[in-house]
Amino acid sequence: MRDAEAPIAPPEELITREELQLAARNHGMPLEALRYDITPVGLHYLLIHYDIPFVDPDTWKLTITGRVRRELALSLEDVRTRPATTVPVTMECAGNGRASLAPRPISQPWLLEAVSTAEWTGTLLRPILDEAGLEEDALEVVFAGADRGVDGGQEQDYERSLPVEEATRDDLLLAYEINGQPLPPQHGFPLRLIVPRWYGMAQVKWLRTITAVAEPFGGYQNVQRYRLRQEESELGEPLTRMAPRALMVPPGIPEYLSRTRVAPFGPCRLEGRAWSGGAPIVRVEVSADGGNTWGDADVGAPPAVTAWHPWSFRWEPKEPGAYVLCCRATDALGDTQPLQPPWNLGGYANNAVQRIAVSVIA
Ligand SMILES: Nc1nc2c(c(=O)[nH]1)N[C@H]1C(S)=C(S)[C@@H](COP(=O)(O)O)O[C@H]1N2
Ligand SMILES: [Mo]
Repeated sequence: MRDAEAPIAPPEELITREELQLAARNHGMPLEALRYDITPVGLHYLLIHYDIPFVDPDTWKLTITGRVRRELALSLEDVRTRPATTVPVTMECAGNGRASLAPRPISQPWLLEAVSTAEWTGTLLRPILDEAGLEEDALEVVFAGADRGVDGGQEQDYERSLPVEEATRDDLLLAYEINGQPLPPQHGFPLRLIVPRWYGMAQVKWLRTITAVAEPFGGYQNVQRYRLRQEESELGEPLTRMAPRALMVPPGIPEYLSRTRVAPFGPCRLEGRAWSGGAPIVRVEVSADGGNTWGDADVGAPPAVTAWHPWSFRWEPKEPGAYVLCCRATDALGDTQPLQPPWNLGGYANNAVQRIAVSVIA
């Protein structure tokens, strides 16, 4: 039996059957889909911890309760008749990059595909919280989903809290549509929370209740998971905003089984996306020698301040041969990406630069 509290794979262990089971349920966004400003729905990555709950939209209600002056219970119709907002949001799983860590934390084994951008339509959360009237002592707001499971030996609903300052930001959305279509079951039908700039774990799907609390919330997904720590005994820092990252569309064509890229000799336009939850992207650099020398890419405007920037770079390999392409983003706060993966127990926020081996052939 594996110790549930410290699930780190021994160095020689390959991906387990259970990790493969998670990976097959929770697919990533194929990196060639970085070409789209807005990720087509079926290509948007997925992360579902437990089972996708079956929700009957006719009996479903959203309850706003706890430290509020007026408890609310909204039907889907009530939510849909409120003023609607549409916003493109880049969402990334905090575990993106986890499978490249050594030793490997056992969980959803993401390489680099756990990011996408969708156009979410819904109604703003702030006016609903105002209507309910948060009490003076409200400290955090807890968002609970309709999905249930066991993690770390504890049976639980999937629930996550946000500090009141974040929950009352004016850009949090209760979304019932993705890219103009009703939310499909896997993305949180009938309603989910959207928290622009934060990692995915905050964006609770199948939302059922919103509870204002006066004490720090002790839920498993806030206290045991999604914290940066080296050891179980540490409390660690909670994960919040997405760290900067640039990703590249793998150039050329893939070799089916090895996944190696093959590109013809000649000038090559490299392209991709870059984002940061902290600030706009101000620089993207590209290296063709594994990160020794870098050149600046052209960075374009994002479809919205809450979405990724496009970038491109003209690469002219001097001769046929083997190359390792890398890209690196820097945001307006000066935060950038490390060459070596930053290790932590949960395998979170590994934003080490992407490396793609390309064979350039004459
Ligand atoms: N209720 C619920 N909400 C959830 C999750 C979940 O398992 N249950 N997974 C979270 C995580 S870790 C991520 S990364 C995002 C993924 O959203 P997506 O599947 O729509 O891409 O949903 C978040 N919201
Ligand atoms: Mo996630």
